[in-house]
Amino acid sequence: MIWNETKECMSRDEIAFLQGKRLHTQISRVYHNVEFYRKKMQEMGLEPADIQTIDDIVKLPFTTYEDLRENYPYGLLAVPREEIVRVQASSGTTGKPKLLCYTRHDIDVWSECVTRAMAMAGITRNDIIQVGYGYGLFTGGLGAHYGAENLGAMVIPMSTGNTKKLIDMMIDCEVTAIACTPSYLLHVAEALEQQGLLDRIKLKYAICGAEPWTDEMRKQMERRLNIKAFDIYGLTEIMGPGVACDCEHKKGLHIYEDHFYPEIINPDTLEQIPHGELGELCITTLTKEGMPLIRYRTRDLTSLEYGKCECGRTLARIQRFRGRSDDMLVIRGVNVFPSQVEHALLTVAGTTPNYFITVDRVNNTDTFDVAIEVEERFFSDEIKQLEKLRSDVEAAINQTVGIKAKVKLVEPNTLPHSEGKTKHVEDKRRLS
Ligand code: DLL
Repeated sequence: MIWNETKECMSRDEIAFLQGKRLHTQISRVYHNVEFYRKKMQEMGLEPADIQTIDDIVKLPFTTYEDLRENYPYGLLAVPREEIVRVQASSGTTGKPKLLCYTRHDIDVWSECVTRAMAMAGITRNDIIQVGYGYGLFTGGLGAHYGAENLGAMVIPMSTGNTKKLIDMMIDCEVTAIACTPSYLLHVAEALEQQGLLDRIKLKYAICGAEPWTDEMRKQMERRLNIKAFDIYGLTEIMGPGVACDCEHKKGLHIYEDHFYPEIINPDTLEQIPHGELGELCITTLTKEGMPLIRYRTRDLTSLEYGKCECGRTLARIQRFRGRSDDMLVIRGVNVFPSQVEHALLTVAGTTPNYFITVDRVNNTDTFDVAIEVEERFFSDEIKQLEKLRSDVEAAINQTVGIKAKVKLVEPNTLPHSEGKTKHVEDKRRLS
């Protein structure tokens, strides 16, 4: 079902016209209300009047996550603080998180986008949806929740962390749809199989995202659970889940171009790349009021396809994600920067900056192993001392990045060293 046919099926000319109009309004808003953007535009000799059509976007400056961190918490607000009804946050490389602020209208637009995604998957007001994304500062839980309510479906706000309860309620409440990370859903499938409960569920749809996953994972999940699974993309900075979602034809993720203008750029030259070629996705929020972002560099590597889809939508489609242009890892749906891990390790006395992170996927769950060289003396000490150091390091990592790592302490000069850039990470998952 197409939730908003007027906006999802416009001709390319209509889309471009609407985007140009919205971009002009957005640029006037940030120029007059956000010092950061006004200064950047003035340095480039730009005024709002210079931005009339969507093609003028190339004249505008980019925004990066460093800009968000440097302006934490309210530096990029485009409305008075009293207009903000919600904040969400995402972890940054080190230190302060990225804080995003939403007006009432921003929340409504977000809900509408998630509703469109759910409707695209075939979910209706008759469905019962379990939301298995985390509720809190992470956008997954509340984003999916508001979207499902806006659709008129019945929502069960499970959040994360209790698979037994999720399975019990899935059966008792006759749940027909679930929103959670793909790796978690496969974990749920496994638990259902092991307990012989597969024939007791009524599940029909899954809306999975927040981490990269493959077509093979989708097929496996569809076969094992006898459901249809859909891919949903988003990022906190732009809104949260619901920036784009795929339809039954699986030809890419339709991005809601009436609210988000996508560009693909070369991350080195920052120039736009021709349609269809691989580069970094960059998004401008066309309607966001609280904290609009202009040409935000997502660091996600992909390409865009234009042209009408068999589903009838004309919205551009984001193709398979090919990784990132920075070193961020998404582990069990959580964003992890190696520098955060390093920062955490070094808060524990006796550790050294020589560490190695290995990420893999075993039985559909991400593994997160950290080997770290510690001072020689620990190896001649009692084993209790070594064990305490290990658990201190695990606790420090958990506190900083928000997920548990399996830590192994090793003697000095055991890990690979190099004269140039030392490699600190190996991602063994085959996700692109
Ligand atoms: O992960 C928002 C979200 C929640 C999306 C629930 C979908 C479902 P962040 O924590 O800010 O926001 O992480 C955003 O996660 O830049 C991508 O690198 C990655 N990511 C998100 N969805 C997908 C996906 C949420 N479907 C970062 N496929 C993004 C691949 C994804 N990567």
